[in-house]
Amino acid sequence: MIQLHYFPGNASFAPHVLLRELALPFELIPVDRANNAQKGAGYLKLNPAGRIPTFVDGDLVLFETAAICLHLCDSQPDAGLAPKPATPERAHFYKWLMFFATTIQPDVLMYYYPDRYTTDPNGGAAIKQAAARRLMGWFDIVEAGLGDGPYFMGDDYSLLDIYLLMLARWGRPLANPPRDMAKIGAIARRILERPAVCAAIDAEGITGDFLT
Ligand SMILES: N[C@@H](CCC(=O)N[C@@H](CS)C(=O)NCC(=O)O)C(=O)O
Repeated sequence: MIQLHYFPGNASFAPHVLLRELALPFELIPVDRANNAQKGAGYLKLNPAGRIPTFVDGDLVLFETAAICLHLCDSQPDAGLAPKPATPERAHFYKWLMFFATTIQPDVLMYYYPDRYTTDPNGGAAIKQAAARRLMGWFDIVEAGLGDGPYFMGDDYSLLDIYLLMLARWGRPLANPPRDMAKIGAIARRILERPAVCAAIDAEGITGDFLT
């Protein structure tokens, strides 16, 4: 059975929701972050980057959230959670997924773990502040790139909606949080009503408003 190594609200959230949307049998394996288990020898054998999530399906062991999500979408093409390959829609889908994973996510890490990005013991605050400013700019770009919905890709619900919801949660402490942007906020609230999303939130033990 598929195993997903997760921590509540971490990057494991997107593949977790996807597994539920695809109705695949899976087991959630909690990572003991309090004891830094993601940097322990056993975990590093699966995921040498020491990050969450890790996906295991028999001999297939994957790290990197976007890769795990793409693999899941591709394994169930009839579910339609990604546009058909070699179409303009798929090209835009790749563009936004890569923007999320390689532009927004690194700045999220810089925002939450600024001390990792400097050797100056007093440098963290400035790094966090600059990351916050960049993040608000990136979310502005996403907001400006969205059409009339109801979903990220227009009429079709996709992985991008799930990923955006996760990013919107991570962006909740920002001065201009994504939940307050008209289009991002509307998509996030719509996605929060989906049974698979509610079930993932419950299973991860996340309480309170997901976006505040
Ligand atoms: N690029 C990685 C980043 C994953 C990541 O940063 N995960 C965070 C949680 S959201 C993590 O593992 N933090 C714990 C740590 O870095 O020790 C991915 O998308 O899978």
